[in-house]
Amino acid sequence: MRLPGNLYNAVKHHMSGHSEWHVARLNPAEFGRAGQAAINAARAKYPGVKCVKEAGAGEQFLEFHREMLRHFKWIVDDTAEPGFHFDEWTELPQWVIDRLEPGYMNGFLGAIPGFIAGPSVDALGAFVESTLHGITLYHGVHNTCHSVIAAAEAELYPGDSRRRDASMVEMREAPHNECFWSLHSWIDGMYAAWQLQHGIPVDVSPKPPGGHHHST
Ligand SMILES: [Cu+2]
Repeated sequence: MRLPGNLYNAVKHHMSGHSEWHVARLNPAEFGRAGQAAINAARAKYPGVKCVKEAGAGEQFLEFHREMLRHFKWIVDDTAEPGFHFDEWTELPQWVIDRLEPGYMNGFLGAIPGFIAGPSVDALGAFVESTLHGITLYHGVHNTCHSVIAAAEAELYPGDSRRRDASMVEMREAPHNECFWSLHSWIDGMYAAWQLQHGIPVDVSPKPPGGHHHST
C-alpha cells in the first residue's frame, strides 16, 4: 500500500531516479529502437551502472538499494507523519510466503547461507535479485516478491485508492509502496550478513538523500 501522504511526497521527490537506474541496467539486445534509446538516456545519467548480464550487477543491486534504504530512514526521521512505523522485515510475512510456489521458500532458505558464507557478494546479489548472471535454482526472490506483493494487494484491497501510484511491479511506483522498504530491509539484512561474515563494516545509518537517486 502507498506510503502515507507526507512520506509519499518526500519519497516521490527524492527517489525519482530509481526507475532510470534500473532502466540503465537493462540489456539493449532485448529491446527495440525506442527501448534502446531509453536505456542509452538512462546510462548517460548513471554512468558506471552495469548491465544485468554483466558480472558486478548483483553487487551494484545490493549497494544501490542499501543507499536507498539509508535515505529512506533519513526521510522517515525528517518527515512528520504521525503514526507511521517503518516495518523492517527480518523475515517475509506469512501472507507473502503463502503466495510463493510450494517449496520455493524452503529451497531459498536452504541456499542463502551458502551465498552469505561464500566469497562473492556479487553472486549473492545476483541470486537474490536475480540478474541474468544469477539464474540458479531458487533465484530471484526479489523479483518474485515484487510480483507476489502486487498480486496480493490487488486481491486483498480491490478498489482501494492507496494502491494508486504504488504498484510493486512498476519501477517508477514501487518505492511509493511501504512494502518496497520492508522487502528491501529484509534483502539488505542478507547483504549486511555477508558483510559481517567477511569483516566489512556495515553502515545502515540514516543518510541525507541527494546524488544519484534523484533525477530532477
Ligand atoms: Cu530497485
